[in-house]
Amino acid sequence: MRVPSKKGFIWLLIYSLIGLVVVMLVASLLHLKAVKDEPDFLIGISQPNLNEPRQLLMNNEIRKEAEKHKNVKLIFTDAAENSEKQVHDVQKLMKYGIDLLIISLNDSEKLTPIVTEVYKEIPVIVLGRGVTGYDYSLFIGSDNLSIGKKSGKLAADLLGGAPADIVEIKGAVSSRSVEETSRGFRDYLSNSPSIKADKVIVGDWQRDRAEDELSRILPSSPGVKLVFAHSDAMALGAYRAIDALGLHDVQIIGIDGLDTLNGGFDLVKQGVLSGTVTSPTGGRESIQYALDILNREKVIPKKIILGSHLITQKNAREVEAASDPGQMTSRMDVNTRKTKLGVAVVGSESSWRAANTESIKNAAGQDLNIDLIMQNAEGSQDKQIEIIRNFIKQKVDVIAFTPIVETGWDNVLAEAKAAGIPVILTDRKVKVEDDSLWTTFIGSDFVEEGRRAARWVVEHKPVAGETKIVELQGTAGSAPAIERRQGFDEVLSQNAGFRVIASEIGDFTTESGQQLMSKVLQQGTVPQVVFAHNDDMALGAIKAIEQAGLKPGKDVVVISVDATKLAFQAMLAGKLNMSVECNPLLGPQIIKAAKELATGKEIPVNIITAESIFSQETAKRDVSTRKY
Ligand code: GYE
Repeated sequence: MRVPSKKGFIWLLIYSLIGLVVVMLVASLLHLKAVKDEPDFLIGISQPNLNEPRQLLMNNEIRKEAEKHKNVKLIFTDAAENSEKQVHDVQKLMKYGIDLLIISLNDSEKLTPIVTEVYKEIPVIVLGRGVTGYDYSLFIGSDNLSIGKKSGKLAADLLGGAPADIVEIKGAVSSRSVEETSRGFRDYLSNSPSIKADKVIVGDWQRDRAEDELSRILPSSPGVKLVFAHSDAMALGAYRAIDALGLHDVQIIGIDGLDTLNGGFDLVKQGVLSGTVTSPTGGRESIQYALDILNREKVIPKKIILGSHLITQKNAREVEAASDPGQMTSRMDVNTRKTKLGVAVVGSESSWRAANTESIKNAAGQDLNIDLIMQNAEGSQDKQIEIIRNFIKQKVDVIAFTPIVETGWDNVLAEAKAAGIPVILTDRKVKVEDDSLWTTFIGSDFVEEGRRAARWVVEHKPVAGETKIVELQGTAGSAPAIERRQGFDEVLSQNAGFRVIASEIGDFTTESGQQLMSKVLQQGTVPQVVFAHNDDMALGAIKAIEQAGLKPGKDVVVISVDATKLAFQAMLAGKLNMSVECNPLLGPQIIKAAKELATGKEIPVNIITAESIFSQETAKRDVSTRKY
């Protein structure tokens, strides 16, 4: 082979260098294009004020989470406790062209209209204090009723049954979250007749106002032995008032439990507070879900309710150690071995159940880190308890189950807790003495489903006179049956001209719907409306109506809940008039939660799915896209 001349070698080198420069240029242009293609998101954060430690920490958590994403830009506003100003802040943010709004409301009622307006144009995440209605993308907050109950338990434990007066320092005069907290507190204390909580003052979430108000009433209230403040900032104000008055036998408890200087966690460790109940700000989660929404990823829940825990002088140190990343010994490294998930399926009563079970199987099957053990209780609570006990024996990492009814689970869930196995409630809740027996609930807001059914009936009143309604209830004692009935009755009671003439108990099966409806019709009563707690019972009722020679959907309006394919087919046939959506496709969220729990990560206590309603008109449009 000829060796190239010196001149030829130089030309070869020049061509190679040119080629290298061209390749590098193309690569950097592609990279720039890729980065350019990754959309920049501008997120507006509207705060009610920035003098509450909670709001400051919320902003810090938002910043810290957002910093992980180069394409996220933030704009913060501070309404200085003024609702009108917060409305203007939001309007200003919209003028800046934000892609998503995160808002913590100064006043739910006053801010709901602007949130509804903005939600028509861009996604909205409401943080903390809720809006009225459902005009938002996602609500992230705490369960105020549960926090109130935990505070009541803390107060009763600290007072040890001795007769005592309590002063309650509320955050605001009229706010739904404040009233829920206070109701939970008083519900719990109703078991302690020696404790009186008649004295209530309002601190407007501010330390100084709480201090001033308490200083005003304490000198004339010698029986006060404990102060319960709805925030740790106000609890610190209470401490300053008590200290200035030289009182030494008054204990103070708060809410928030923020691990910041003079935050509740710190004040408990210092001995200033006797205890507090944590109420996470949701700042970190708001950015995580904001990006899911903006990137149009997976199913976005409608509500995320974050867990709350008691912090006392007894457990503060161990809680601190457990939350220290250096100390955190995750229960397992999810990447080294599979998460063993035990699922106790409630039964096979409906097409909804079949879709729900399939969703869990599919989600587990698509995840290499999940080892699924699924067993079917076929509608028996005893069988379900037996299956759960077997999972405990098999030392699964996580248990997930749909409690067929709300009660009767205390013992078996206590056994799971004693075995250190977290429990996920899927689509139905339980009623137990100790809510720490289960870790999270993933499912729907059944009360709202019942309200939606009733609102539709009110809006489509079939006759001018009194509208007679027959209700076909789901399984007796089950959360969906109890809560759908509750929501339905709540809305009907606000509207004249409607009467439930019969409310029969079924079991979510087609057979029970048909039997119950036949029984009502054989008694000679023809209602104008039938409200069935699920599609399967509605389809049974439709059969009974036809057997009686009547036209379902015309002579008798039929509505239900679930919005399964069968319901869509019945609506297209004109036999079913409307179905309220209840999404069974919970598999992905259940698997995600199980894996996070297996690593010891804290996850929201409630994850509520987003839902709507489907009528005969929208059924035609949406039937082809239905996934269940
Ligand atoms: O509505 C019904 C199923 O628990 C939400 O149970 C679920 C209910 C659903 O059998 O179809």
